[in-house]
Amino acid sequence: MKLFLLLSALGLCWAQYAPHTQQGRTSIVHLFEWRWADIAAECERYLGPKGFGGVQVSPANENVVINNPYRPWWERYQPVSYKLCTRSGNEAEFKNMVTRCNNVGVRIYVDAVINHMCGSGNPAGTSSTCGSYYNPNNRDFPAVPYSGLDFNDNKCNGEISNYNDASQVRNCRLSGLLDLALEKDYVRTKIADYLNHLIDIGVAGFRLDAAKHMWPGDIKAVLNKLHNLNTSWFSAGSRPFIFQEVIDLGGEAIKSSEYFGNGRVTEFKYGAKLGTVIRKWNGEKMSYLKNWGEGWGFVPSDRALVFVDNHDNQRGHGAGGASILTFWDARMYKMAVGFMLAHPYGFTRIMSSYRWDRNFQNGKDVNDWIGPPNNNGATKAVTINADSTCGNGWVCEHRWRQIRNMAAFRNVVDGQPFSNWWDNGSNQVAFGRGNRGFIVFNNDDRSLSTTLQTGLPAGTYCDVISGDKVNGNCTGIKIQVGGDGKASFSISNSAEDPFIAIHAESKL
Ligand code: QV4
Ligand code: CA
Repeated sequence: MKLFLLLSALGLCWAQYAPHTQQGRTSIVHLFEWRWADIAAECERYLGPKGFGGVQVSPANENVVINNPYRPWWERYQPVSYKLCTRSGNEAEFKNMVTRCNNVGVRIYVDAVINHMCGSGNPAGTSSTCGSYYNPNNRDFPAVPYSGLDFNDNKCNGEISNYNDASQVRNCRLSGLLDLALEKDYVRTKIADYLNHLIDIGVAGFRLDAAKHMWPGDIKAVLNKLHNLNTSWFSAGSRPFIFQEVIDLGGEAIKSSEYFGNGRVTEFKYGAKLGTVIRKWNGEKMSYLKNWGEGWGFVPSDRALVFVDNHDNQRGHGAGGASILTFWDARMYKMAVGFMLAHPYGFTRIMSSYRWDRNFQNGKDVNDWIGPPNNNGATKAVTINADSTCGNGWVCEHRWRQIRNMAAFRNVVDGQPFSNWWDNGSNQVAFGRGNRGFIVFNNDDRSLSTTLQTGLPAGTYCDVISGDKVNGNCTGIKIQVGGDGKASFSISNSAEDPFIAIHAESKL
């Protein structure tokens, strides 16, 4: 009995780092700004069948409706209440999505905006996604309710101006967003009630927005109030998966390690550095990726949530800078996402975006505010074309063959060690994952032609980047692995996708 108690206690104490994805599913997709009905359909027709582990959805709570600029994507980061009604759908549609996704083994993680309410500059009124009244001027949010007593004005009556002052970063207003007093049990309870409502519906965990702007102890106090996950889909005693948005590129007062006790943290150095390496800026080379992960100063792998780009830095918000690769840089982007999904470091999140009409002036996209494809403000449905791509302005990176197949690669090699690293001292590299997978990149300005130890059993393998294994044949490149585990690879530097990936399930 004692052993059981110890094991269950251990299970409890590290569970908030575990995403609770079904066995064999190792990545989540951020379906940014998608409608709940479209996410439900995508779970059943694509994410479930293709082995994706879950979906990060946009904030589910009521937010301000901003008309100037017209319905910016970021209005959803200005809460008005914790009612489940947004541009993505209402409570019934949210419940339907969670049930249908869970039923096909795809988890739902909600982007929880709990550091603040709306911007101080908004006019009072009912311009909100559920029609609730709010008055930022006197901190009145009757639909929660919150009053002036529930905000940090008495600690700091201004905006964050000095990121070297930890108290400012937590107690002042981020971009004018009214800062909640999370040391108050009343506020902690209102937030916990909202998150518990979502947990009881069946969500598996949360992205904690602007976690850097909350005291770690206050977050812990909220998390301690949370229910265990819904036993309709999760084992008894499962704790919500927590990943905290903490931008720590170094050089500031706040360190992401302060938040390890609450759950995982977003590792923003990952995408910034990988983009620099793949772009070959500042003398960076892929051969330097041999010690990728903690060797590059990142947080421990079991505390990291990693991504190539996110909804902020793909449009110049937040952190990462010019090196961030996005779907706009498709060829390099596929290499970066492929590398991320093949490498064992961190828990991986794939970005899925919409196109917008970028307009660079003096190096800045003045259209960075543009919201999702819409008809007079109503978000457009996600349409699926005959070739399985998406229409209506949705990019669906997660449906790109190279990315979809690398998500499957990660599932196949799960638990296998990083092995058989090779590089040419420049930008031609390769590595394996035990005896289950192997990947080769050519990012040099000359062709690659070499024989490598793959660690794989002898056989004929389909390259999952240039094609698929269909009806016992390869629609793309075939790779022969000999009895000694060696295989010859040739990759032109002008190839559509200058990388090759093979794994145990792409073997004929
Ligand atoms: C403006 C002025 C303020 C003024 C205020 C008055 O700039 O000086 O006090 O009006 O109301 C939007 C506008 C911003 C405006 C603000 C309203 O862009 O100009 O302030 O609304 O207060 C997103 C966008 C922001 C947007 C915000 C709220 O990125 O541009 O602000 O939503 O709509 C840091 C943080 C990190 C954060 C990142 C962007 O450490 O946590 O900045 N990332 C998360 C989310 C991000 C979101 C927020 C946090 C806020 O990923 O999407 O910001 O919830 O690095
Ligand atoms: Ca705060």
